[in-house]
Amino acid sequence: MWRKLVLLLFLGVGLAAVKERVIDSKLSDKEFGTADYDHEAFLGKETAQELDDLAPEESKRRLAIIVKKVDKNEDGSVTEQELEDWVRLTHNKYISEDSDKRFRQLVEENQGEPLHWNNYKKMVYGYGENGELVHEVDETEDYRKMYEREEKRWKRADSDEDGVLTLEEFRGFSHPEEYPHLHDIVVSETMEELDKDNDGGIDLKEYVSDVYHPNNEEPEPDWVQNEREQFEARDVNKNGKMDADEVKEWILPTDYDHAKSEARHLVHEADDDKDGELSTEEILLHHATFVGSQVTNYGEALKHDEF
Ligand SMILES: [Ca+2]
Ligand SMILES: [Ca+2]
Ligand SMILES: [Ca+2]
Ligand SMILES: [Ca+2]
Repeated sequence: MWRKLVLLLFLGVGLAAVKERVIDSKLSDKEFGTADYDHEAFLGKETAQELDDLAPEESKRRLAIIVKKVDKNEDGSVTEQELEDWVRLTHNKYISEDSDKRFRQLVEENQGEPLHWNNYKKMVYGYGENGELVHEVDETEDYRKMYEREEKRWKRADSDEDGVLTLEEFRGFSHPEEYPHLHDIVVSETMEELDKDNDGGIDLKEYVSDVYHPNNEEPEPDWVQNEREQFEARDVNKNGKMDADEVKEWILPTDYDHAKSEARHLVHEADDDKDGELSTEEILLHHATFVGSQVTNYGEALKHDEF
């Protein structure tokens, strides 16, 4: 069991880290700007799939029920703020479902006992209380690094410092990027990976070598030049190094809020009378924007067939 978990960790964390540093908490894995993206942002992945398979009348009936929940103050009209809160709630639910599932698996494996770091490191990494190996593992340098990183992260997520992660603390451990009070750990993990000379900053060479490993026979590809320019822009105070604040703005950009812009987009799509809010009627009239159904999917399929 613990072997499988470690493997998952390597695949999940390792690959993502190499390919893309920006932690872009998109609201759906579907392509941005498509109806599928909107449906998942508004409903969550599971409900979106469920409603996709329903006949249009049933899908609309369910939508009306959902609208009642979105309309927090029950005045019969959905504001941009109410939509934004709803989309955020949907997103948070999706994120926590994922880590809650993993938490339950770990607790079960731990015979139902509270999840202490000592239990976790044994189950997932095969290390006993004093760091001795209790399972046979291929203890590579990456393995050690991963272990040390998780130990630090565990301590940061453990708000009451009792060594045990509660479900809520474990959510932060699994997705620190979703919790502003844990953003510093996300930044320091990235710093540690990139700051090869340990001088507390990321210089151009360190930045580029994260994504490009030159092969002497080939000329440098154009996209690498692009990365160099990106570095210049990200080194806001122009001292030739990215410090923690600059790294934070890079990997956890504050200038774009997915939930806010999704809410604005949905209002724009359906606000027929242009009063800046969505009545239940407007939402139901534009049901295809909010939920899929057999018919909307049929329509999508037709559109694709034309090309
Ligand atoms: Ca309202
Ligand atoms: Ca705790
Ligand atoms: Ca450095
Ligand atoms: Ca309106």
